[in-house]
This record gives sequence, C-alpha cells and structure tokens, in this order.
Amino acid sequence: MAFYNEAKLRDISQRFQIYGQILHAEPCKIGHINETYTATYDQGGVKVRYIHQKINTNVFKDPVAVMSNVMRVTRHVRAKLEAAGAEDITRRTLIVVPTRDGKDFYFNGEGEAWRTFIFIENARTYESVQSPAQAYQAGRGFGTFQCQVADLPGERLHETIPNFHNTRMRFNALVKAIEADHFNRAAIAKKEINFALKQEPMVDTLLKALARGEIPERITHNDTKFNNVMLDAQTGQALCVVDLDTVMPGLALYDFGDMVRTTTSPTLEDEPDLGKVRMHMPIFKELARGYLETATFLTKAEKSYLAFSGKLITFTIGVRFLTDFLQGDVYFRVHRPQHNLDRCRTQFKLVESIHRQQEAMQAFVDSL
Ligand code: GN1
Ligand code: MG
Repeated sequence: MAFYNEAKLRDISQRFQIYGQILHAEPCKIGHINETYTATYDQGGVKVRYIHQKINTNVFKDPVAVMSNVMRVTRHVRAKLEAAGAEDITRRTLIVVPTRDGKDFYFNGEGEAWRTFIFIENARTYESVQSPAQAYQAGRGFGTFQCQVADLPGERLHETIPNFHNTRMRFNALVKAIEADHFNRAAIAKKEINFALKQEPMVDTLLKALARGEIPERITHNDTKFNNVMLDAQTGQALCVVDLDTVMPGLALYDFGDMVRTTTSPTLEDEPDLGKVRMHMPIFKELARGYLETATFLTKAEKSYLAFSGKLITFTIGVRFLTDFLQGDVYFRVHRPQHNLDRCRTQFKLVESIHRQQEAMQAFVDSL
C-alpha cells in the first residue's frame, strides 16, 4: 500500500460534491492496482461514507476513457433498475459522485486521477469463497451485470487496456521476459516456466473461435474476481459488482473463466500451501448454475467453452503473475518477496486441477 497521506486525502475530499465534513479515512486493502480509501463524513449529524480512489495511471493510461466507460455503464444500469422499479438502487450499482465542477473525476496538479463513489453499506466482499452458495451468488452477480450491459446503446466502449485477456499476447510477453531474465529470476521459477511453455497449444483456442465468428464479442467486466462482487451482509445475496475499469469489449467466457479461477478453490490467490489448492466440483456447480440462470443470452457455442474458459483464464493470469515476477514486480502490488511467484504457483496448480476435471465440469454445464 502506498504511503497514506491524510492531508492529501482531505484535499481530495474537498473536490467532490459531498455535502458534509470529512471525519476520517482508511486505506482499503483490496485490489492489486488502484489505491482505494473509505472516508467517513458528517452530513447533518449523520455519518455517511464514500469511496475515494486514485486510478493507477501506469496501468490505465487513459483515465478519461476509463471514466467515460464507467459513466456510460453505471448510468445505463441505474436507468434499467429505475425503469424496473427496483428497490435499493444505490446498493445495486456503483454511483459516481461528480467533482465540484461537474466532472467525473478530479485530476490534481500532480497528474493523479481521483474519483469518488457512494459507499455501499451493509454489504461485504470476501477474498476467498466460504461456501458453494456464495459462488452461486457470484455467478448471479456477474451474469446479471453482463445481461444489464448487453444492450448498452452507442459506440463501442473504449478498450481501457488493449488485448487484456489476449492469451497469445500474454504468452509471448512471458517468453520475452524469460529470454531477457533481467532480474536473474528464471532459475527460481524453472518449474513454473516449463509448465507454462507446455501449455502453448491452448493459448489460441478462444481467439480462433472469435476470429471464426463462432463466439461473439460482448461487453464484459473482465475482472470478475470473487472480491469484486458485493454480497448483502444480511442475506448474502449478490448486490452489485465493482471495479469497472476493465468493462470493455470482450468475451463472456473471459468473465466466466475468471469466476472459476477465483471461486472454485476456496483458498486465497496467494495460498502458500499448494496442497490446499484445487477445483471443487460442488462450488463449480453452484457457480455455473448462478451464472447460467442470469446470463440468459449465451449461445450454445459459448456454453460449450465454459469449463475450458476456467482453465484458460486461470492459466492466463498465472502467466501474468510469472511475467511480472520475472520483470521485477512492476505491475501487481506485492507484499512479500516472491509474492508474484506464489500467486503464479497457485494459478498453475488450479490449472492442473481444472484440467483433470474439465470433462465432468462441462458435462454438468451441458446438463443445465
Ligand atoms: C488485478 O486490481 P485487481 O486486484 O482488481 C488485475 C486483474 C487480475 C487480478 C489478479 C487491471 O485486479 O486483471 O486478474 O489483479 N487488474 C488489472 O488478482 O490488471
Ligand atoms: Mg481490478
């Protein structure tokens, strides 16, 4: 976590249309990319919370494009909820609080891009799945979101990070990092490197299916980690998905794949005990059920790749962790030495586990 500067946060807090006085703020430890704070304000004697977030502009090079996507998507979802007469709308979609001069985000003098959201109260996220029922809710949460944005009008969304889930490009970047080996780390990661290189035959599968027109491009979330879905603290039901920076054109399968990656092993992403990491079929079944109940637009061809997508995206993220490890940890925030290598190991362990169970997983999907 970057150094938390209270004076700066107070300054940031003055830039948004918040009718209250800031009392205190805490850094929020979730996420490897952006810097996020929960701030409490006094508003007419009531405590109200907001999220202030600094966009990582090394990763999101064009914050204007990011916020343009976020505004279009959140407005669309909100309008849909309103039209449907839904209750609790301010907990069912992120709502951006404009700056004092009516902008979507604030650029401070140091080139930092800050934005503010309404804090969703009485809800929580989890770093690892606690039960199959939670995976069902994750499936429903992201399936509902995909459905809500499926008919977004207007031009194609910006690609906030081009080729984000392009496994071929991620694979090639890894090969380059291995060859360069600037930090002399390839030797420590020999086993993982060998594993990764052996997986090359699968890297083009979805890209080719897309190129053939077999599966369609859609608007997707692209970061469907389990900790990006907020569950109601009382009922445990999915309320809202967060972290919308990578909402852009993609494949529905990328989203489902990342759900498989982050829900079906009830372990942390950086679990040091690899013996604990495996794909649990009862969790997968609930995840798939929740997703297919809500993502009603999926074609037969898309469905036929659901189990495979879990393996592919878990592999792809593992490749990214390994690449970052070899490149000296410049992308993902790390909290200990070899953190990215540990993350890579859990991903690859899960890839093997999914591979062993892939047919049974797909057979279950086909039965739904
Ligand atoms: C990053 O920031 P966070 O934790 O939501 C990353 C995802 C990875 C994920 C792995 C923009 O997400 O792609 O899957 O870490 N986001 C970006 O935990 O690269
Ligand atoms: Mg994210």
